[in-house]
Amino acid sequence: MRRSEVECRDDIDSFAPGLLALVESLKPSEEHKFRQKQLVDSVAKSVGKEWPGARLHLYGSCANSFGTTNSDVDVCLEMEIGTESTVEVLLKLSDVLRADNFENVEAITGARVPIVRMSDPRSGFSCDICINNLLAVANTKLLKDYAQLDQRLLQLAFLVKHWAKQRSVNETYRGTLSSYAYVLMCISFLQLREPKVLPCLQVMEPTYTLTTEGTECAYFDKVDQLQDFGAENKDSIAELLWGFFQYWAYRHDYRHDVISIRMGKTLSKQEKNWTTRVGNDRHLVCIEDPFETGHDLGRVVDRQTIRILREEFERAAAVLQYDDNPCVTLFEPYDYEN
Ligand code: 3AT
Ligand code: MG
Repeated sequence: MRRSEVECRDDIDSFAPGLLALVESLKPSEEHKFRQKQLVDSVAKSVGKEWPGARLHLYGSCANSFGTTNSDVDVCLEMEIGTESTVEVLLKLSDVLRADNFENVEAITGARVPIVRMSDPRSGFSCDICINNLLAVANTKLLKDYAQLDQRLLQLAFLVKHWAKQRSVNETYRGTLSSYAYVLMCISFLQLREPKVLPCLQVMEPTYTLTTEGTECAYFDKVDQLQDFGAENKDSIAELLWGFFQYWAYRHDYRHDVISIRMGKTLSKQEKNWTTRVGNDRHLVCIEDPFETGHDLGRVVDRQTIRILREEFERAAAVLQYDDNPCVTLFEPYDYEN
């Protein structure tokens, strides 16, 4: 039997309670949420003094339900910036925040999405602030709506994000994948599962539309009408976690396929024109952004880190298949560079 056809162990479901207990321990407490809100309020106050018309949106995991106790706070300011460039506004914002006693304030202007990063001594959180990046606000809402469809998505994503942080494969600046990419991988996996756990909201009649920077973000967002969608699938979280790693270790076709939650199926690299390296974009692991469809979230992965990622997926699949105590072994801290 090829490894791609392996069946999961008979006692896999016996690990579900341990995994669910871990999920509970990763959820942010009420106190944590309160401190997050305090941080957001103090940012709003600082920004309001200089830019009274600015609207503040939360995005990322503090707003998409996928936040854990380790998550940062992501804030998007929606504002008219006139003739100034985004970078000029970010530099001015850095000065405003420093004057209001935020710490480690740093404008990161060379990134694809320029941000100000800082930490707040009062709440202890770090915070990224971007300007007019409404695509991130839209993809945050999409992820949040998916999360309301089946609780197994949240559980799976919490476990995968925790695993990725523990195993040091959640660092885009080192060539591994972002939390956002891992959540898309979880959604795609649950859309591909038989019977399906999740539908594909972007192929349904749109009930939500936001157009920004020439990109239309449209999908069916009346998720309360789809509550029974995944009911036919009875897989436990343990079986799904095993299936997720099995898929990324042995079943995903890295050479030819692109995962796409927009279409709810895999696409070919050929049709996306992601077959050759352009600049630093190597397209070794292809994860299509649901709205910015020309954007491959796997583009940060290089020849070395794809090997590390695949070895980690294989290790995780093997731990869930054979280890006596997978709920612990799977998440053992490790850094491939040390
Ligand atoms: P953590 O819980 O903080 O690890 P997160 O979901 O907040 O996870 P990030 O902090 O990596 O994830 O990213 C914050 C948000 O920024 C998530 C998504 O709305 C947006 N985002 C991140 N990376 C990308 C990307 N490459 N393309 C488009 N949007 C992105
Ligand atoms: Mg975040």
